[in-house]
Amino acid sequence: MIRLTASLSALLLLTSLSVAGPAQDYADNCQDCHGAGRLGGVGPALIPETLGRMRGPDLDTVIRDGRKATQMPAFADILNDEQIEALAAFLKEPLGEVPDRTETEIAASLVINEDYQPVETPVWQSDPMNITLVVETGDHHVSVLDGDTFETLDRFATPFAVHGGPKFSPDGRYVFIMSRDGWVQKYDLYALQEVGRVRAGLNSRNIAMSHDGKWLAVANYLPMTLTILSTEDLSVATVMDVTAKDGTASRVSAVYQAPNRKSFILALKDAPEIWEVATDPDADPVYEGFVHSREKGMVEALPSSEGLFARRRILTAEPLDDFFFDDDYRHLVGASRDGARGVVVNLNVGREIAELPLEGMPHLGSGISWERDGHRVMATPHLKEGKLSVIDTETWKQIATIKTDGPGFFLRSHENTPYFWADVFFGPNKDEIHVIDKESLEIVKTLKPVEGATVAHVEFTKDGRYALVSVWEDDGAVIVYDATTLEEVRRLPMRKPSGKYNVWNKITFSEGTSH
Ligand code: DHE
Repeated sequence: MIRLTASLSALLLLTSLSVAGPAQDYADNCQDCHGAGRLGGVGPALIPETLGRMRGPDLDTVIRDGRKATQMPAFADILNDEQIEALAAFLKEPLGEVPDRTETEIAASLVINEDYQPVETPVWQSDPMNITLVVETGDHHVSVLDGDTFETLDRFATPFAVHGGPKFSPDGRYVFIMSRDGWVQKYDLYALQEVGRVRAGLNSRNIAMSHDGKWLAVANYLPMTLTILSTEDLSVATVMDVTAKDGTASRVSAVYQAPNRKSFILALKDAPEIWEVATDPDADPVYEGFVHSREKGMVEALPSSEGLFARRRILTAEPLDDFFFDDDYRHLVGASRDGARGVVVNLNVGREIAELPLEGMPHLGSGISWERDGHRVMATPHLKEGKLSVIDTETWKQIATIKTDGPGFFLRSHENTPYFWADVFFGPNKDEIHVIDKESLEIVKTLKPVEGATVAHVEFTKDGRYALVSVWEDDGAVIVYDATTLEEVRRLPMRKPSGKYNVWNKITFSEGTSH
């Protein structure tokens, strides 16, 4: 009897703890902004997949003190230290069940900017082809720069934690921006106004624009889908479940635009397959199934899909991601899971044709290519080794390894410059950026614009005359260099600027930029 009473009171205590515990604190204090189920509302989703990307102070501190220059208030007067700690731990727990994101739910999230006024011509005088966007991750904004004068034409708020390159419409008029929370924002560069936004996924990777500018694909981790939106009004064209041939559901590592193939290419995180999704209404039928025909007594191929969004599977030996594409999009190079090899896949015949020894986790998505000694070569940085690998894209042989002062994230060049630029993102030399000769493959200069600050990611102006470099810090800057003399010409203060994107370089698929 006594034992029963003790366990009963323990049970009661547990129950009361769980009722008044972090879940209840979440419901009382966080849910209004961050949504029921922690999936986001006006505030970002509070799930490990999103929080893992959080920069700056740790979660306990943010709950206690709030976040400056955002709507996140301080909870120090409402929750004690123990409650804050428990709440932070609760938010870091994975969700028990991954909710669906159906077409209806996506459509219901659409927010159109009521104040948006379309215009016939730009409301500014600058060269529309030389506009450059700077993503400022410090306070989740994008600055719109005139690429000739470097004046800021506008600075607008984005959803939380933008990742990957914004994608421009083929005429350079609109830009689409994606956050890791799955929001896709459409912004009119002529009117300098947001058109609207829609939540296409719960945890998303990146976006890609179709060859004709009509469709925008969104690669999702949560749920495991590819969402395709109409670029015109952000309506949902389709949501494709990403399920491998053997029935395994897979996250989509990334979706890429392959304009001259008139398709999207998908990297599957959890299955040994690459998908190609047609953006051409006249795409040939894709044959995937085989049946035995009783009448004909033979094996017949059945078309599984055709036309717009027809899906083709390319089977690989293991899952590959982080793709580099050659100029005509006939081949891609993907990284193997162990981060030690690059695998070359011929997309036309749909199979692997070569392997490259690329130890040290190549970051192929940042790869760039150029013509050297009559050969087209590509270079890739490595995330875990201080080196760049240079590969001949005709023979698929590695022709050089350039030693750097540390592992880097991004490479960039331009048709009109003899150099390519490589950051040293990780380690003690993160404040350096190497400028390398495209012919000799020698480092010609190492710039160190701000001692101790992370310096990374380069973008060129349309003509390749200036190179813009991010000082990736809260009180950071974009530094404009003369791309020939390598002298600094301007310093534009910015809040933790990350990627920069020039309209012309992006819509013409410049060889010096990742696509
Ligand atoms: Fe990125 C592009 C994947 C971490 C900043 N990153 C991309 C792309 C992919 C990718 C597939 C190409 C998409 C595109 O542009 O359409 N990134 C990954 C990862 O798998 C990785 C290593 C881990 C992850 O959690 O996602 C990763 N990336 C980061 C960062 O930590 C960076 C430095 C800071 C951040 O904002 O998260 C970062 N990634 C970027 C940027 C681009 C990018 C700025 C666009 C580069 C460009 O010039 O186009």
